[in-house]
Amino acid sequence: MFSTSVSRRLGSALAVTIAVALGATACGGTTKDSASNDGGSPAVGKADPNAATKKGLSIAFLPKQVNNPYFTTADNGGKKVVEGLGSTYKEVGTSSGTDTAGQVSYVNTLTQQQANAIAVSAQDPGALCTALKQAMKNGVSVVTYDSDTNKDCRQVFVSPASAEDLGRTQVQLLAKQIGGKGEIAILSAAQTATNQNAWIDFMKDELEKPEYKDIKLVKVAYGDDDAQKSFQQTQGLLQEYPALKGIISPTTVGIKAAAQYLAGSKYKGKVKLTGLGTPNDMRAYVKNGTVEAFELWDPAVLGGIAAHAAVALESGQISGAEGETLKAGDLGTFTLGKEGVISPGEPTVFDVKNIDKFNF
Ligand code: RAM
Repeated sequence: MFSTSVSRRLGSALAVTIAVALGATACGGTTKDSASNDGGSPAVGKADPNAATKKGLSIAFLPKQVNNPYFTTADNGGKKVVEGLGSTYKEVGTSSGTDTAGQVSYVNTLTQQQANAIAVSAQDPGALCTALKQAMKNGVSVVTYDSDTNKDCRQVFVSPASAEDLGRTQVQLLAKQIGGKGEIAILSAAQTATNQNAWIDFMKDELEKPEYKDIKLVKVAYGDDDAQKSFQQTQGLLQEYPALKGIISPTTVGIKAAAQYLAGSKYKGKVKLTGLGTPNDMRAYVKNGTVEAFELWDPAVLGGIAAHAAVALESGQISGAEGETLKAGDLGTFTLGKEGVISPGEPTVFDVKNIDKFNF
């Protein structure tokens, strides 16, 4: 259980700046060598941490949604690491955050193209499973980052921070902003999103505590990581619940759209909004008094660790078993937890005092 207080986080916010290589994405097309996976990554538990890092691999990133600034930053963090390790990077994906059929077809195509490894943020936990299992059977290493699939449909999951920490701290942030009292709502992404759903479960659990007895969660709405739908859902929440005191939006697309709605309404500064956003998206709303504080991790670090995990799996340095060590260069050294989950650390809380230190 995490007891770190939000105020302590505020004081200890770290400016982790990762130089992100922006630019055109390279195309893969590398042919798999016969020694790789099945030949590829080793059977779970059969890793050699001292194995040499393979070069010339083709590593593909498949985010939940392309053209989402959060994933642009995350995937560019992955690109930098992949290229720095002497392999080839490419990014493919759908522009909608709810196109699970599209994600499945990208996985199938990457398998046919004999990509060495796929790093994927799943729109839906179950929908990708068959395709990912097929990929692994064909020797493709599979890492999830940001949003997981089921544990037997990938080898490693790089979680942005612990799901419990993320869920509880968003409630703590909002409770403080509304003075511990009133109706609140959640504006999420897709109804199937593994990451948002895991965080929402911990939000609900946190709200069970006696200190939140005067706070009532009235609705969980879904904006599907679509700006227009998220804007309309925010408007709808205020119409349906005129006494609403606050909104938690655990999605960078949702929180930005909700801030945009609130900023242009009579609710600006009165209805509190927190959740997960990028400092660049939210800066204007923090400065104009629409939003007090929200949080996030550095997406480039998340993508970078996912890239290291993909290369380490292909190199046989890790297999996805609990207790193994992932050496992620400048990004640190991580121990794989239960079910192959890596959780890099705590999110950073952004407010008017520190937001200008961040550029992502
Ligand atoms: C959106 C996506 C992503 C989530 C962030 C916080 O960009 O839903 O999965 O991690 O928000």
